Amino acid sequence: MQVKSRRLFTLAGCLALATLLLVAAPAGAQDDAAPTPRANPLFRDRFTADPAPLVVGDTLYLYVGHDEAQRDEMFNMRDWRVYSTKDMATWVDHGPIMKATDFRWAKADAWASQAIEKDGRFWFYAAVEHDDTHPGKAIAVAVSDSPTGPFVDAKGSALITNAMTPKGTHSWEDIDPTVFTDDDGSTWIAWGNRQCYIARLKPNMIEIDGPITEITPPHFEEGPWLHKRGSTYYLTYASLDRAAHRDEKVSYATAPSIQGPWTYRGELTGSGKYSFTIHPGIAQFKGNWYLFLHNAALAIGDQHGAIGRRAVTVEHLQYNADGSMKPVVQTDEGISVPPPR
Ligand code: FUB
Repeated sequence: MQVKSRRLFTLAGCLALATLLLVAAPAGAQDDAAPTPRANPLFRDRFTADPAPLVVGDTLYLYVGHDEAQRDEMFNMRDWRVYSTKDMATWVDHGPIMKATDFRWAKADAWASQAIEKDGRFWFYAAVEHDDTHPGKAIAVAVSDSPTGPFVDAKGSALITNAMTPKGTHSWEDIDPTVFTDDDGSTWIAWGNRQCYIARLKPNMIEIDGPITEITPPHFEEGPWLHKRGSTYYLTYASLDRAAHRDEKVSYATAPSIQGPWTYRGELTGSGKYSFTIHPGIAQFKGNWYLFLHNAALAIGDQHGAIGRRAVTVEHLQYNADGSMKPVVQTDEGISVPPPR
């Protein structure tokens, strides 16, 4: 009797434990099941980060960093990859497009990037670690005749080095380029970590034209993204209120012109699941607006999400009548469910 009841207790305990484990398991545990199209994370066979969309005709290309951190390594990012979709449901993996060390003056760190089309060519801006001739992070520019590469160093040296922003207090200040072409054809680049800068690019796309201006909005941490809707310019970025939060969120500012003045509009999202970083990328595609982010909710085998093992996600982005952006919640369902009306 005693044995039987103990066995019953044990079975019940096992069931309860199994239920607990299922409920408590990180989101990556469901990864063996066939993913729902349009659900998050978008790519489940490797860790991806820092999404940067580019729309070309009927296709959306998504440039991403490739997280390969082992154990508790912080970041290990050696190359950038590109994916494409025509319907936001089926993605084509075009593989790696470049390594950080393809820039011969760089020694490591394929950090955040963005590609832009100009005059039929594709310009790829990215953060890397410069060699010891210009210590610290730097911004590189590469070019290709196709959005899927191959990309080659367009300049042979860094576009932006740490020495060009002397106000900065740390060596990774010059990261996370975002590029934007205004209605008059001028192209602008913004970037930064803790300080946010903007400068115009020369028509050749490989030189800065004029001054570098600091435009740091409240709680700016990194990952700026420039876009325009109607007559409003948006500067969306990873923000960190160090006194209040542990992990980055996304905040934004708006302006009547690319040259400002920028007005802080508050937070757009909360933090990415299990992730210190979040990194926004925005695009309008086939009539809808999308906000790409990343989190650390993916597990691949025994490798769980971490600061250096992230996964790219996407959500619907909507605007209020006054041009402000509606708050976005990062979800597992992603865009598999229609946006709230
Ligand atoms: O991926 C490396 C760095 O982490 C990026 O440059 C930042 O935006 C953050 O996502």
